[in-house]
Amino acid sequence: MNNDDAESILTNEFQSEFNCPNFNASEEYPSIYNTEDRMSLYTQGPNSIYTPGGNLSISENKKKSKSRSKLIDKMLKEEAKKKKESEPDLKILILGSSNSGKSTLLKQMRQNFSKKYTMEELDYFHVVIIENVITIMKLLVEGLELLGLDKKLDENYQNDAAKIKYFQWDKTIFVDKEITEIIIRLWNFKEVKECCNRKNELSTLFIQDTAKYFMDSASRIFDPIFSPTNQDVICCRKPTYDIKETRLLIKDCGNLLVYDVGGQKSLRQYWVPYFSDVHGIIFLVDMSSYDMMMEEDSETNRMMDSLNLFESITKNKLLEVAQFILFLNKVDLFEEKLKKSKIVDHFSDFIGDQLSDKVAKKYFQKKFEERAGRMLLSIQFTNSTDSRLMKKVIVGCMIIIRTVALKSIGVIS
Ligand SMILES: Nc1nc2c(ncn2[C@@H]2O[C@H](COP(=O)(O)OP(=O)(O)O)[C@@H](O)[C@H]2O)c(=O)[nH]1
Ligand SMILES: [Mg+2]
Repeated sequence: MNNDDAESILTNEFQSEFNCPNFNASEEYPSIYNTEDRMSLYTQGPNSIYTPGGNLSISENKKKSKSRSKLIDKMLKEEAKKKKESEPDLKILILGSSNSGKSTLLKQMRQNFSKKYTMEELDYFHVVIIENVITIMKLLVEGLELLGLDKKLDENYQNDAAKIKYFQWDKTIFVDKEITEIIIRLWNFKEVKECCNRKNELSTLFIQDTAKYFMDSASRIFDPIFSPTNQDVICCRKPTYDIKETRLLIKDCGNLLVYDVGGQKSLRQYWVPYFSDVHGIIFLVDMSSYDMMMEEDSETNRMMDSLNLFESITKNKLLEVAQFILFLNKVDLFEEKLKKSKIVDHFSDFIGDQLSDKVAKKYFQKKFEERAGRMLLSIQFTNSTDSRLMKKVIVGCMIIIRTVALKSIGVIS
């Protein structure tokens, strides 16, 4: 803020304090160029000066301008203090492909280090969760047909499945009772559960990773007194299309400004303006995506896309001073997947026993290290839905980013 800004704030404050209208020389106050006023200036003698509100002697005027300048100084100091308080100690960007867990990491930061969700936020998540449950069941019904599991089922199933298939949700939390009962009933069919377990084979449907969690919770979610828990919020899925900014205060790490971005290919161009003055980048990878194609580009393997994106981001000149942390995320799903889907079918240079998840983890870790255009500050294997684990991981990562940032400006050696 410069002196002009301070002046204008001051003027506005004075105006509101005295309830006076904006100064308009021609209407409310006599103009200095008005003949009558010019005359009064002369008649009041050399020690008087014109002011719209009255006449003051030079000494009185000096006093007034001194106190005015004191007030401006005070305001400038207060503004500088406010600015300092609002300036983050660390600016962090969360990057990665779509569905890698970026927004989930931000939710973990928020839940662990900031205030509770407001009623409005809980209402928003309530709608997202209902939407998730309905979408999952619609996709499972479609999946059953693709896997041929529906043929085994009786007329009761067929009637319920048809109703869900053609159900149009009006985007409110008040879902028709008949529909909620059908969803709960359908989930009780062992074939529907089998379909959910085999969602790997239905990669074109993109059934969300937390499908089982929400289906198991359907009756709780459709209860009229339902209110989302923190874990419900962590598990729900709503793709990000814009850039979200969140402020957090973490003990021993200071004020954080964290940006969460949309990871789809078409949205990556919007990341660049946020690259300046970044202290740390947390890059997330969906480890379980090694056998999946991208939602927005059905010819590209998701893990391959993550590797290419990681390489280009770590080599980006605008991010030269930023510190990189790599989260090899969704390890829970990765470990499950290793039992049924061969890495070598998608990455021909993989050798070793993939049933040993250590070997498989090491293989992908090395691939990312080879692609990194710089040294990485840390590599973590994470499950972003695990709140206890994430709290520790987040604090640890922020402390090392902060330490490096302080070292780089010579505050610590
Ligand atoms: N099982 C499991 N699910 C995860 C993990 N991380 C994120 N998810 C889920 O994956 C989905 C997509 O995550 P999201 O954070 O929206 O991904 P983004 O597109 O990168 O922001 C959500 O339903 C999350 O609950 C994880 O480590 N394990
Ligand atoms: Mg997101």
